[in-house]
Amino acid sequence: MSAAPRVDAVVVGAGFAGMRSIVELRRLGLSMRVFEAGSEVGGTWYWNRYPGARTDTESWGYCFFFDKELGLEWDWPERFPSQPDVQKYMVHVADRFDMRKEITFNARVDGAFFDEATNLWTVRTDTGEEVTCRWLITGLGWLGVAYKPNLAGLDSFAGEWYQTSLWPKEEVNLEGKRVAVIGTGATGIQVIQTIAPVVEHLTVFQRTPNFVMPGRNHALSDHQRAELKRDYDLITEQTFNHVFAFPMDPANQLGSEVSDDADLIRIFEKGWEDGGFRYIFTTVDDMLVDQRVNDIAAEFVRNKIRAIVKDPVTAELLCPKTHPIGGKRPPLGNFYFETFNRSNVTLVDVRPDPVAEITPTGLRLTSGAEYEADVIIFATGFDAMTGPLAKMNVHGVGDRTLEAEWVEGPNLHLGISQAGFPNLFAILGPQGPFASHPPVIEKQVEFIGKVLDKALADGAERVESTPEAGAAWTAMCDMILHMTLVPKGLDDRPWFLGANVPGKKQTTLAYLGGMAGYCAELDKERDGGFPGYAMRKAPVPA
Ligand code: NA7
Repeated sequence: MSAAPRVDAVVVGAGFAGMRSIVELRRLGLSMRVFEAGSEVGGTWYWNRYPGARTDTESWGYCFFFDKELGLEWDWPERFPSQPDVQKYMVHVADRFDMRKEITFNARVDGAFFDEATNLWTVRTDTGEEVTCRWLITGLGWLGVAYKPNLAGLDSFAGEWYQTSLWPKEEVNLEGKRVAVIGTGATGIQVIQTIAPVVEHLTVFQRTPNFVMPGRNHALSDHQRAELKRDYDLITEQTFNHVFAFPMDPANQLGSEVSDDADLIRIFEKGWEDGGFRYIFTTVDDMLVDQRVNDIAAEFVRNKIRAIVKDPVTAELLCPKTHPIGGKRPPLGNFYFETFNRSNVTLVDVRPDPVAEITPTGLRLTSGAEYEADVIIFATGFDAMTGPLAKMNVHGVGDRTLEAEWVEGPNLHLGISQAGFPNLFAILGPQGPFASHPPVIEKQVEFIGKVLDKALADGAERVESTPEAGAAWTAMCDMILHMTLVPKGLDDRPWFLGANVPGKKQTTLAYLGGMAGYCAELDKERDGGFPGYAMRKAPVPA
């Protein structure tokens, strides 16, 4: 038995998930410690402070939903909030609900060990602290572990280099510099369009072009903000019923039923003008499942790129042709393609000619071509979904680590609970719904609260999902994935299938059944008395 001080629950992380957990644990009357590696709340939004960082979900759906008053009193300045605005909001929530008293900042959890004799977790931090708890709740987010290709020669680089998700707090002056950006995912796109007007020259190293849709971000007027408050209940309902938890109604029409291609193109034009993910979700309801519809939508985007980008060779390089829309996570841009009309921006296609090494003065490609740079920015993504928890050094039953357990892929019941790791609940674990995160977090935390309600009422000390429930959930995630066109993008390395990190097992890391479908699964589990969990009172005999 550990001599470490005891609390009922430890929460790891003080982003949306950790902060929402504090509210739920207070409701349950449980004592808690919350450990956060950063020096402030915010989680993903604390770390991802690179130039141009912005949400791709409309602000009125990218927020907490547990307190209507909070929603009514907060004013978002823009349609898609910037990183500083999300951070400001989260600081406000932490202050308003007096959350800091529960949070220990600058403390990264670097180990968690389950004791089968007591059914307690011992949680260790990099500051040397140890705490024991009955319930361990992780709110690590999907994107907590950055991925950077291991390119030879980086140590020899005479300039500065940065990784977007670990961007320094101090201002980085890029003015008058020759900057190289590697990566054109959602992050790279935001950086590229933001820094191009500032730098002397920008060289973009692109391996796979993406279907970048125009965000059409804008400031919100007082009138618009008043309307959003008036419609608060409607927006909440829309969000939790929308397939990707966006605050919008579905299209209520199928592209497959529109037989004339020209009619379909007219529908897509409207979605393109509306901006953001409305191009995918308010035009037709089958873009991600119907090949013909997806093909027409994809060609529509390519034609937009060809119309915007003046140099036809560059335009063609920017046109995605090797995956369907949705085969990789489509980014939102704000004048992204227009950036390539600037005389100080060069696009380099590294698909046929990969980056081979970093030199003291820049980058060298496999062909030997060299590009000089004063600054290199890696926008190369994350070891997403499994990475954060697997890297936390979690030891479950029989001292087995989650990292070892997941070598062949995770099996998390409802995307929350892994068999062999009792009393551990992962908010935004792998195999959770692929949807806007704050609403998903809201529902997952509510669900975990219900599991704990039952455990506490029954006096259960050990709550563990069954291997059968985990396997069934994985099978369901697989089945749904293969009902969509998404697997057709696998060769282009989508991170949500584990395909972007060399050596990582490619598995179905997300539930694609939609937010409402996911909520129905959570309700079914709760109403059925939690059949996917074994709840035991006494410690398991040795
Ligand atoms: P992504 O979407 O994984 O993008 C990473 C980018 O980095 C992508 O364009 C990769 O090309 C590129 N990359 C990675 N390694 C290399 C090498 N070795 N050479 C050239 N290019 C490389 O990460 P993001 O951070 O942009 O976005 C992740 C999520 O964060 C996003 O979807 C939102 O949900 C928020 P590739 O496509 O693999 O050819």
